[in-house]
Amino acid sequence: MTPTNSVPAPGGQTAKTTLAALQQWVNDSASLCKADSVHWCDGSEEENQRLTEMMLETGDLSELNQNKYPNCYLHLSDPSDVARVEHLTFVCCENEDDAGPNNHWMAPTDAHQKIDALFDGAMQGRTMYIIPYCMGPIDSPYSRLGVEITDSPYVVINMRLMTRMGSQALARIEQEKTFVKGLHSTSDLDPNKRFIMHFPEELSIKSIGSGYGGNALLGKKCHALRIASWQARQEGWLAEHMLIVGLESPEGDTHYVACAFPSACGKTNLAMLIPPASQPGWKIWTLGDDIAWLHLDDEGVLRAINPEAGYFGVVPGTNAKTNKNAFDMITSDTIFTNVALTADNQPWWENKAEGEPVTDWQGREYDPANGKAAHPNSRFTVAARKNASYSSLADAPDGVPISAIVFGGRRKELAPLVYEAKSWRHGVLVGAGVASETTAAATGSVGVVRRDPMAMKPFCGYNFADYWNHWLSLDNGTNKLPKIFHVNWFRQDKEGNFLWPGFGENLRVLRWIIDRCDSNVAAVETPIGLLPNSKDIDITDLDLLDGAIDALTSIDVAQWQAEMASVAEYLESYGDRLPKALQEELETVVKALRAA
Ligand code: SAT
Ligand code: MN
Repeated sequence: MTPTNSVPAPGGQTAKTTLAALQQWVNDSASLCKADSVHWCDGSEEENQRLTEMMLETGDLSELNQNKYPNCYLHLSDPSDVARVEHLTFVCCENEDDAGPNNHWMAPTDAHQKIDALFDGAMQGRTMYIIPYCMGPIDSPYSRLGVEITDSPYVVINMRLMTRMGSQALARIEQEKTFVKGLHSTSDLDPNKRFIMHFPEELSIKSIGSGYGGNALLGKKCHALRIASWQARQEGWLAEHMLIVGLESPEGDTHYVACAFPSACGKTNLAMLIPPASQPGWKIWTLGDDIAWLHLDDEGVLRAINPEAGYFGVVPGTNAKTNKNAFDMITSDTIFTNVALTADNQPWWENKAEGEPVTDWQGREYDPANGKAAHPNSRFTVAARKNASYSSLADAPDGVPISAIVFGGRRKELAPLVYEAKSWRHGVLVGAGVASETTAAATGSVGVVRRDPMAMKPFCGYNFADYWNHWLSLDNGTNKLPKIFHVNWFRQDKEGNFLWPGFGENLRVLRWIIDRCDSNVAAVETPIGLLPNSKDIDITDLDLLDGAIDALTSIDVAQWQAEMASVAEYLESYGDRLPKALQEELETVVKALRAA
């Protein structure tokens, strides 16, 4: 029986959904892209098996050593397609000012015309997969739905790990009748015909010419950050580039913290940190490693859910010391992208601390003259539930209450190990002023300092000035909002030695943050915020360089004057839309620095 209210599917197939708007969009996309056939994904294990076998046959995947790495596979991207492409990423809203200087903009009609011409016939000879997905726990009021149409089976098997995908999601879509539409084709992977376009007013995304991560797994950065941030502003919540972690003290109290760091700055490592021997009794619970959706509840408490269900993590550097949870988790049921291989077909990457590469990420015989064996932005995809520190509240429909928001970046100089903002309003300025050295997660040069407000530079789907205003508007006058902090794990001395060991030892800094939230410890007031007394950071058993802890817990006034001048210049580039309150906060800091 044909479902009521349905639109017939093309090619004499029966309709696959009771939601006419969805069936119509699938039909229209199939005719535009001239797909050979249409497959509606149910998310089952059997479907996953079939796709995996098919990809092994076509060479899209290869099998890794199944004794050592059961159910693990390797995918090698086209060498020109290994990272997000910010210069080809557009926000296409009616009014250019709504996209802001932080986004590339194109008028929606022009954008559709340009990209639809590229989609025309792009799926000839290919199957078009329909992926219904839910971002967030399937029964959470905070979750949002989407459907990605793609011609990439690699995208399907990744989306199955990264989201709640398949029949249950489709049932909720049919009930709610709203969802984000994402159309994706790898087409011919020509970088000159590659675009990632967002239409926030239409709740839709069109992405062509790339099969890689953030460009192709549309639930992630495109939906859960760019489109969701736009919706969140209209609806009074926040969609942020943040990990969510629970810190349980030896006494059994758990505080939840949300941290915003740019891509490839250690969010995954922090989210699944293992307490070092020097911190007995502490436990860490992972809720998310990349994205947080934050809502104020009826009591004025900020609650977080992780919209994702898996990790798409940077592989190089992962070992039993840096991130044992991840290292263990990725020995089974994992998709590796762009890593190297050992002689016995195990995946290999720089700083794996075992084995040797024989084949590099391009499938060539490994030769150091060609550069790294694994691509610096090579990734693992794995289900979050496999993590030994997976929080029992990661699926809670109401999420978890957030005690602290922590901003950070990679700064060789300037930024102390940790400081606390004086107020929510000052915290918004601290977030807006975040800067970081660029990494391999996006194409372009690596190691250049750039402003990356709230670690959202590549991901905020609207004008940053309006975004800061929105952040300021959450100040609800209660004292229940999280405290805001800034951390920097990456300080170096003049010789380039790191001043702080990082990784598991970062717990020592998080403990100070929690103590501040609980009013258990005093702090030193400085022009830029509240710094720890150096004695209040536990450094027992750490082999720090002479003077390191003092350098890490103090500020250089002259350097900070220059920094605030640069922040001012940056903020002023947002013109009239820049919130007055932010300017006032900035002036307060500048004055205090002058008086210092
Ligand atoms: O490529 S992704 O956007 O998925 C990863 C990242 O840059 O954080
Ligand atoms: Mn990220």
